[in-house]
Parts: sequence; structure tokens; C-alpha cells
Amino acid sequence: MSDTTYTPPKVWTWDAQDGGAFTNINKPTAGAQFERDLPVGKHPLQLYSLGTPNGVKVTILLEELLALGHSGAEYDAWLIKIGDGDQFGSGFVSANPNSKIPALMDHSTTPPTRVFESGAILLYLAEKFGEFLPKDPALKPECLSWLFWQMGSAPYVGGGFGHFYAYAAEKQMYPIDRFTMETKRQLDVLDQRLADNRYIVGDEYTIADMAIFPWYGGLAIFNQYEAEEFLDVQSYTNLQRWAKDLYSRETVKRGRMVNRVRGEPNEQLRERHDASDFENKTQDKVEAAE
Ligand SMILES: N[C@@H](CCC(=O)N[C@@H](CS)C(=O)NCC(=O)O)C(=O)O
Repeated sequence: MSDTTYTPPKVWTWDAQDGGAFTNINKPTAGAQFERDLPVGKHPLQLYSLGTPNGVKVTILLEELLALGHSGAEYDAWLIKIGDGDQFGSGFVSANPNSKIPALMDHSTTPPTRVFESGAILLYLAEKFGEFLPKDPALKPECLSWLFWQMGSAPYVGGGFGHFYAYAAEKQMYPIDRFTMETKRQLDVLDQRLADNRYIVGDEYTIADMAIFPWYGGLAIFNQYEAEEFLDVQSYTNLQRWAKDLYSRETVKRGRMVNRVRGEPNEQLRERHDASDFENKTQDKVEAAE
């Protein structure tokens, strides 16, 4: 147990207390904080995002759709710097009243369609292009179940485990223990599921894999939160096999590069406006040209 105790007041008030990383952008209120229109590029789909796990789900799907030849899936991916508060600009808030990346505007409809929440974006695009969502009535509910499992479960990993293990100003045993137990339980759920299934739904690669990979593949093979040893991620052997299998796909590698602002410069494509940007505009090349 932590040696600090807290008696909550009758009514909570905000005093911008230090909550570690992200304190500067966290506020207890919603809505636009300043006027700023969103840029609009030349493609039907305009994505406003950042290369975090929730952002990467969508760019993996878009790269998969393009690889299948769906030219209507061409997209501009604009960088939203959440650490700078870009998500509180009036244009972004019109696209997503929840002020979180990713947000999508589909300009192929009149008026343009807004979609927010990464799971809703995956479902919208899968239905729009008729891909990566099983048509078999027995498999479609399985895919949706895992998609919504991911949406409901990952906040315990990111907002719970990741926050208290990696970002909080002080390490406290109680929350770290609580969220580590839940994170490991979820890793075991996936490991057991993947023992007898190549992909999450079975033989078919779907949006459920694309939703789950950036979070749990991140823990398994990318040392997310620098927690690979602490979580003993190597022990989840089926999850390891699945994560490496997914990351062998060029489309997944590309999706992970888009709107990425950390890591190796040659793996960062901060904004994507054309397929050729992967060859010409990665951060190593941008920096070399400066
Ligand atoms: N449930 C949302 C979560 C999105 C989310 O938490 N986005 C984070 C980055 S991964 C964000 O934009 N945070 C900015 C903020 O909280 O102000 C989704 O899946 O789209």
C-alpha cells in the first residue's frame, strides 16, 4: 500500500495539480479553447492524428486498403500535436467534440462526414470499402466483440498501467499493482485466444487485429512503457508470434510510421499526403535536407 492517504473533499475542485506527463493539457472541461481551422488536403479522406496506438490503428487500415487497390482510401494524414494542445482548436473540436486523436473527415460525401473514436473509424472504413470485416454472420460478431474488447480494455493499459508505471510523477505501489494485474490478465486473454487462432477472429485478418496490434503488439514487441521485462512479455508466446507476423506486413510497418514523432527518424513520416512520402519525406530525409 502507498504511505500517502487522501480524504476527498465534499466537492472536488481543480487546482492544476501535478499529475506527471500531460499535466499541461489535462483540464476538467471540454470544448474549443481557441479558434483554428483544420487544413484540408487533396484526398477524399482527411485524417487528423498522431502516431500513438489509437492513431496507428487507422493508418494501418488505410495502408491495407490502399494495398488492395482502393484508391478511394487515399488520405492526407495531418499531425495533431496533443502535447501542444492542437486538439483543443475549434476545427478539431468540430471533428471530434471529445478532443482526442484520431479524427477523420470523409470529403467523398456531401456534406463531409465526421467520424471520431478509433473503433468507429475502423468500422466506418471497413464497411465503406467492404474489407477486413467478416461477411460470415458467425464471424462478424466475433470481429466486433474483439474490436469493442480492445476499445474497452486498452484504457486500463494506457490510462492505468502506462500512466502509473511510466508517466506519473511518483511511483505508487497500489495503482501499479492494480493495473499491472489487469494488463497481464488482458495479455493472457489474447495469448489464450491466439493459441488456436492465427488471427484474432480465426483465419481471417480483420480490423480486430488492426485495433489490438498497436496496443498489445506494442507491449509485446516494441517495449512500450519500457515494461517488457516488468510484464514478462516474452512469456506470452502466442501473442509474440501473432505480433511478429503482423509486423512482417509492409502495410503495418507503413501504418506505424504515419504521424509518428518519436523513435528512429527513418521510421517517422510526420505527415502523409502522398504514397511517395514514404520514400521521400521520412524524418531522416527531411533533416538531411535542412
Ligand atoms: N477512445 C479514443 C481514445 C483516443 C485517445 O485517448 N487519444 C489520445 C492519444 S492516444 C489523445 O488524443 N489525447 C489527448 C488528450 O487527452 O487531450 C479512441 O480510441 O479514439
